[in-house]
Amino acid sequence: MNSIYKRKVVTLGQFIIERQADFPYAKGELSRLLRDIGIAAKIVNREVNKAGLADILGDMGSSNVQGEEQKKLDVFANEQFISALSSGGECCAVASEENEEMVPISTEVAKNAKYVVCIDPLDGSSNIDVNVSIGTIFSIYRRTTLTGAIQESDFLQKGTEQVAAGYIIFGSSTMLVYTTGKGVNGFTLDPSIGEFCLSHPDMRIPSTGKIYSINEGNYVHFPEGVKQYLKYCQAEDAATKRPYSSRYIGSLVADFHRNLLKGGIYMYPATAKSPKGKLRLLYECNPLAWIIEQAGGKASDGSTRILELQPSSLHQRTPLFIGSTEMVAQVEEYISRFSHK
Ligand code: AHM
Ligand code: MG
Repeated sequence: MNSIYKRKVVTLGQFIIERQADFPYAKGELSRLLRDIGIAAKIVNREVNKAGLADILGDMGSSNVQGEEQKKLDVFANEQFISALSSGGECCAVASEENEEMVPISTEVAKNAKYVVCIDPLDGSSNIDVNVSIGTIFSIYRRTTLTGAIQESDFLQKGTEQVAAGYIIFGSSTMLVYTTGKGVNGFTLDPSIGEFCLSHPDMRIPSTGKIYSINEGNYVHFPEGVKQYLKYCQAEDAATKRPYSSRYIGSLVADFHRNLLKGGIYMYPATAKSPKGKLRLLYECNPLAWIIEQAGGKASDGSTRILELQPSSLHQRTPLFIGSTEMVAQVEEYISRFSHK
């Protein structure tokens, strides 16, 4: 028989159901939540793919030819994800990059829901209008208050408390990558059948790599340790295969995904302009930090493990150094060595 007939295609839905056994006390809510995110991802993917054709790239609030209000893609994505999370009854509130305050889900089914979701519905905003890869990042926690109205404190948990985290990359193909703490698995959307299919089982990041990703335009504002580490990356040394390559898309998910597959480091340090860094702890850094750790890598704010940071507000920022373990450890070492000079 031709080998093509022997190959088993595993869809995201099948995989989630099979893995439900990993959580013996779970009642399937987390699985349903992940499935809902997968469905919303397909709807957002449809719009992302026709972004150049449809009138959805205009400024929010302007009208298209039919007189309908136009929506920017990030606003559209936010609505899709919140709507998908509202309908299932497993999620009681969402914290989104697009909303200043948390969004409680007021439907009857969500009343007793035990999960909260943090989401960046469409990250890489500067790339949306110019046909460059963008992504969605999400993170799921158990709510900590067991009854009554949902509180902001339900979201302000350390990254170590995540129960699931993932991202969707809208690139040359669309992929959904997620972890529930038992490794990292990647699914590629097959547009012909409309299903995410397991394409990257048990993803592992190499312990070191040859790629560094940083916005070097901000060089003058970087801390001295980061400047020195960049000099190290650019210096010639055959034994460590330097100089490394610089690759920076400006879409965190895309830069992260490439480095996860090939080995490398992504850095967004504190700068004079953004003394706390630019990226958000709850829905950008924590989910990716957990994924990278589950894939054998490391994520740090320059000295502290990202997952150990105690959040104090929904949109809190943090510097981020994430990727291959040896590279992240080395930049930490440079930062510590030059921190008092
Ligand atoms: P956004 O949430 O406004 O899209 O900002 C996050 C993005 C990341 O995807 C990306 O890595 C970074 O900001 C790029 O920032 P910069 O243009 O300062 O290099
Ligand atoms: Mg973002």
